[in-house]
Amino acid sequence: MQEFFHLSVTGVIDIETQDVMDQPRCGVPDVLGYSTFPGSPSWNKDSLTYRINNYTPDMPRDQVERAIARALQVWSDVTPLRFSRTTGPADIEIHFASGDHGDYSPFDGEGGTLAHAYAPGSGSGGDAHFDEDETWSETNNEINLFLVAAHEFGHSLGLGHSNVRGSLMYPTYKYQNPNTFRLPSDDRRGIQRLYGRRTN
Ligand SMILES: [Ca+2]
Ligand SMILES: [Ca+2]
Ligand SMILES: [Zn+2]
Ligand SMILES: [Zn+2]
Repeated sequence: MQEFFHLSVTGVIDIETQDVMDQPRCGVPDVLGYSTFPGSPSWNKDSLTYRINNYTPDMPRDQVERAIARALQVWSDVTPLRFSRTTGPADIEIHFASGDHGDYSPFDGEGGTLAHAYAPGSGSGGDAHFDEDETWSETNNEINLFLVAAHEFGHSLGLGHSNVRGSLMYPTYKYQNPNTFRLPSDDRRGIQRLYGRRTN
């Protein structure tokens, strides 16, 4: 874990390491040397569907829908991928849930793990789960849903964690203004390696 974060590798938990461990973060494990998941799973189609199965009470519904749509657009802006929202079964099933929610990766209450998502595949593949014990927001209060969702959808599309500081796929959460958000080049290169560039 210290190696992944470019901390001094001591094998003991020093203050620097503890700082990183205490930051709110994504629940997907860090795998050293992988910018994609082992085996590089990706979707073999450009048109993907998503479904918002339930809503957080923290934000009005239209704000949740806007945050999710904008988070997907971060990725469709730079690839041939297209996302459409459906109310039936979808490639990317989105849930807000607390604690144990049926996938053997229980959430941990407020703080710590904010969300997790599954690599492309059938069934739970591509799905994204958000910890309802966080307080979600459209602003810089508490945890910004757009920023976390954009990161999680990177996993839904096949990206693993990046150890490049400031990249979207860096494992820990850091607020930045969603209105001026631009996808960092590390993430753009990663997703284009899987799906190619956007034409037209
Ligand atoms: Ca799925
Ligand atoms: Ca949590
Ligand atoms: Zn993650
Ligand atoms: Zn889950």
